[in-house]
Amino acid sequence: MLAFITGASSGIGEAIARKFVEQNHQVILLARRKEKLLTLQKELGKQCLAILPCDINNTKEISAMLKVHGKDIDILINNAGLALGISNAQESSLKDWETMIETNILGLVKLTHLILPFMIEKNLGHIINIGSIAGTYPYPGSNIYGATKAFVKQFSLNLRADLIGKNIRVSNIEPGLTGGSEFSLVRFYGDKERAENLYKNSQPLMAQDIAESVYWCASLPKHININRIEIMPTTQAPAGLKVYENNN
Ligand code: 8X3
Repeated sequence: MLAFITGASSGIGEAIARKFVEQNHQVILLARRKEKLLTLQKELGKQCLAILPCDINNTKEISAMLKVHGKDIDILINNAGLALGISNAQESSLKDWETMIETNILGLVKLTHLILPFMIEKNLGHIINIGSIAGTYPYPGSNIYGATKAFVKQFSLNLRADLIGKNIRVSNIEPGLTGGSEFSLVRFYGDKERAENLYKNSQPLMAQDIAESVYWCASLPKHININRIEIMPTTQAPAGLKVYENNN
């Protein structure tokens, strides 16, 4: 199998790349940080067919790569995404909201639209989106981040609805609290202490756990489509509704 993985220079994306290579498959990796990608490519060896050091919205670079490899891509793993800030909506920055929408929604949508025709042509493929539990469960400060992941979930289900009868699978993997990635560091604008504190007294999921789920979905017989997988560590739960007692 050849998997095209976005957000591949660290965290979940990197873990997915390692898992596919370890299982003797090939990968193409996209991420903005060229140095990190180069190091990973070197480590992965020949099974890493190409790297794309660019933004997920760089349609020009992606189209050029697709001219060469598009028809050989079996799996698109839409992993690139981010959360910025954890403030209430009324205190959030509009710029942060736009950045999340541009990456988590627009980037994912554009890439899917570019790659889908190649899969249709051979009537074979698998699109695996990395969603989040935040796309289902609201929590304070999740506002736009959660909303983008709700989009990803519904987009995944709607894609599969359009692809009914075709051998093109669509899965949405929805992790909860996940360590071993830069997710929280980015969310807290580089505040290392705050990011580390989040995982201090808990055992979160790790990037490798998510990579296992992704690989499991991809390696099932072709007639089986996993629509969604919602995963939480035992340290996290959908803990019910909260009533704020002093609303005067
Ligand atoms: C990230 C998971 O629990 O921080 O997608 O919202 S959580």
